[in-house]
Amino acid sequence: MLRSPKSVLLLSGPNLDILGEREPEVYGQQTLEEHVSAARLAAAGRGLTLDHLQSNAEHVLVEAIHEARGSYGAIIINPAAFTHYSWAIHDALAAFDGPVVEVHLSNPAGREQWRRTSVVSPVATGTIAGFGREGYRLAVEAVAAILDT
Ligand code: CA2
Repeated sequence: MLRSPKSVLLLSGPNLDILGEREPEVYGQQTLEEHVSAARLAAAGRGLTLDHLQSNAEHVLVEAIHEARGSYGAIIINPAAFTHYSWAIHDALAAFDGPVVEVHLSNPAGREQWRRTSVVSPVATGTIAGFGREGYRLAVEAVAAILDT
C-alpha cells in the first residue's frame, strides 16, 4: 500500500474490547466501538481516514505498527496494560516515522504506582490521558493539527 499522509491507524490494546462492561467509574460506560465511532467522526471532520485494530496480543500490535510504516501518516494508540511494560511496542513505535499519539481514558499518572510508568510515552509525540469519552476525539484533533503543520 502507498503511504497516505491523511490516514490514521488507531490501535487498541488488551481488554479494551470489554470496555463498558466493568469499572465504569474508572473507564466510563462507553464501549470501544463507541470510542472508535467518535474517533472516526472526528477524523472525517478533519479530512482524515481512520482504520482501527484491537488486539489482546502484543505481537499482533507490533506487526500492525510495522505494517503501518509506509502506509499510514499517523498512529493513535491506547496500549492499555502494555503501556506499562511492552518494550516490544516501544521499539516498534520508535521505528514509525510519523506522529504517534498515546491515548488513555483514565489518567494513569493519578492511579496505582505501576501505572505511572509508560514505556510508550518516550516514543510518542504526545499523550492524551484522563479525558474519558473525549479522549479519542482529542487524539484525532492532535493528529490533525500535527499533520496540518
Ligand atoms: O486508561 C486507559 O485507557 C488505560 O490504558 C486502560 C487500561 C489500563 O491497563 C491502563 O493502565 C490505562 C485497561 C484497559 C481496559 O481494562 C478494563 C478493565 C475492566 C473492565 C473493562 C476494561
